Amino acid sequence: MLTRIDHVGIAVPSLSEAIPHYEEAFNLKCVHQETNERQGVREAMLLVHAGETGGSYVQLLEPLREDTPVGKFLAKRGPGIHHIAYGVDNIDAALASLTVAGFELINKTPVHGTSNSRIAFIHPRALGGVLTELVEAAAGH
Ligand code: MC0
Repeated sequence: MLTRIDHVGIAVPSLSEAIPHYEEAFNLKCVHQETNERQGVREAMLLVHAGETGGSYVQLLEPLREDTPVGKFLAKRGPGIHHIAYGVDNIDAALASLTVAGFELINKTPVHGTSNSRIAFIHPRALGGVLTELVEAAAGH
């Protein structure tokens, strides 16, 4: 079902500080930035590896407001790993299979993710405290 680790999502208070920090530390390049109102974040994607089944990235997440998933996370736990995201070829099939297996989904159907990907979150309660995202990349990504 899983094709790659698509990204590791890291909660940060400030993208403008975190992007150059990561670029410098690992010689990475920020290849995309986007605001996702529904998810309450501004995000930056730093390419780690461009693989055959899609890229792998570090995703830096700055909350748009305090009352958002990343805003609440920062207030409670401080900066750090917020979620892990796995690539899938067919997110509808993956969600159907997880539903049959009884996993608690936050998104029962896919929603808009970075670069027009289709994404869905699985509740951290269902996976040992790890907020997990599935990503079906848009064609060409
Ligand atoms: C909260 N909890 C987490 C967590 N956030 N556990 C692990 N990892 C996280 N990131 C835990 C809390 O510690 C708490 O545990 C319980 O969940 C409830 O926390 P809460 O602060 O009351 O928060 P809720 O219940 O309002 O929401 C938690 C939930 C939410 C995971 C359902 O954050 C959510 O819907 N997340 C999915 C969307 C999201 O994260 N979007 C931002 C990234 P205890 O044990 O104290 O009960 S968007 C993104 O990444 C995009 C755009 C993309 O990739 O393209």
